[in-house]
Amino acid sequence: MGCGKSNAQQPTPPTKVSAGSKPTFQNVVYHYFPVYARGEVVRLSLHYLGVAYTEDFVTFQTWPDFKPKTEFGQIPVLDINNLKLAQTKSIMRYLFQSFKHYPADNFQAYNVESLVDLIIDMRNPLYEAHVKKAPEQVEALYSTKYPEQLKMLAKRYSTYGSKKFMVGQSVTAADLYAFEYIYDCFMTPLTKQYENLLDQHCPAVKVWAKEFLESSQALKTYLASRPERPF
Ligand SMILES: N[C@@H](CCC(=O)N[C@@H](CS)C(=O)NCC(=O)O)C(=O)O
Repeated sequence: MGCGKSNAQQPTPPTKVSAGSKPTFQNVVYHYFPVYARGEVVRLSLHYLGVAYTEDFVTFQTWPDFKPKTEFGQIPVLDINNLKLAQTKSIMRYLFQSFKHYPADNFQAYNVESLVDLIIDMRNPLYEAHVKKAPEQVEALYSTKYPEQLKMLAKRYSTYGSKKFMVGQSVTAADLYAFEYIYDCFMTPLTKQYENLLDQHCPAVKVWAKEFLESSQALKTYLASRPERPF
């Protein structure tokens, strides 16, 4: 008899599906703070992919109790039938791989991952500045850092994207990451004052974002009724 730990207590991953069909995720609960920040990209993706889920808004009051129940002491956590997924980027990869929206080709996969990393490098400092309540850091990002990074994003899109998608000819996590960043950081009522940066530094990406939104009724419906958050 082996001395390995029994698998009996492990949650069951969602049923594997054959190529072409969609996975059926049941009892999906998303645990995150009631902000956009790091976690909004997962909400957008769940809507885009058509996954029904329940929100568990963790508040600053409930967080101390919830924290020790999470695997890494942090949120977001996506619970799929008691399979508790942690780490935003890995959650995103899991979702998009489950729906067969992940390139089989290694170089295309690299293009997805590196574009996602670029967006994360752009996005994280912004909500960290908001969390710190440091408006001068917010302004510094928009005036100094973002113009350069938006040009990099534009170049990457023109090199490896297509009319509809950030990488190649079909949707990937890179599209949702790029869309969330462009929309939430430059196009909401609270961020629209910075929209001209898109016109100046990455006009084709702005057109892409508008068309990407237009292409998804689920995204449009969600965004039309989504509560306004401070960041
Ligand atoms: N690498 C993690 C970082 C997660 C993270 O930093 N989460 C923050 C909220 S955005 C958090 O849980 N903060 C509370 C804490 O660390 O106690 C991810 O990408 O999901």
